[in-house]
Amino acid sequence: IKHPLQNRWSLWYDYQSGKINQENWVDSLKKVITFDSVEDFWCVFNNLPNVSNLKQGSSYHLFKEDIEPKWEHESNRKGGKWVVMVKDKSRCDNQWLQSVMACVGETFDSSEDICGIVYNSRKSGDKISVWTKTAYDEKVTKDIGSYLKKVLEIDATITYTPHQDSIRSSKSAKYLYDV
Ligand code: M7G
Repeated sequence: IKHPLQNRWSLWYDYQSGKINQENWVDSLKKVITFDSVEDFWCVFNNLPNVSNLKQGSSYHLFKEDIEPKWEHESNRKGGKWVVMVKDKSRCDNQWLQSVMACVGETFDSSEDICGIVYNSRKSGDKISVWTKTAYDEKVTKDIGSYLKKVLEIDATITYTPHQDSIRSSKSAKYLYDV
């Protein structure tokens, strides 16, 4: 007998090369696998290339099965993301694992507000982002951010940006909260 997770989760992958914009970004996004038990989670995770080895420009997205990892999806439209800059690359594999376990194991206070988690391997520095459903609920959102910092064992300030602002301008999007 397998131990069921509270939600089914899907892993997505994308590799961005060349000119990326809001129209063609989605073309390279691929759903890889869905799992719904503790055992299958470990099977997927143990077979997945480490984020420390991810090719620059590529990303993992781990989202609840019914949520597509896009700003446009119904569950993300009013949401946003906490972004953690990976400062110490020697810790990134463990930080990714810890944050993924917090999501899949539903250890956040408001787990139902969690949509998914993203790892971006970027020339400008790797990032871990936790996407949530409701940007306007300050308390719920900040509690998630504070807990994320605890899970990742970081002291640096992290910021939350609503997807609506990323849609308007990804680069100059202003953050709404920090913790
Ligand atoms: P990114 O890969 O999230 O971050 O976004 P980066 O700036 O660290 O590379 C890069 C670009 O991909 C954005 O400026 C958008 O043009 C596009 N893009 C990213 N996301 C997450 C979305 C999305 O959810 N929807 C659409 N339409 N475009 C996106």
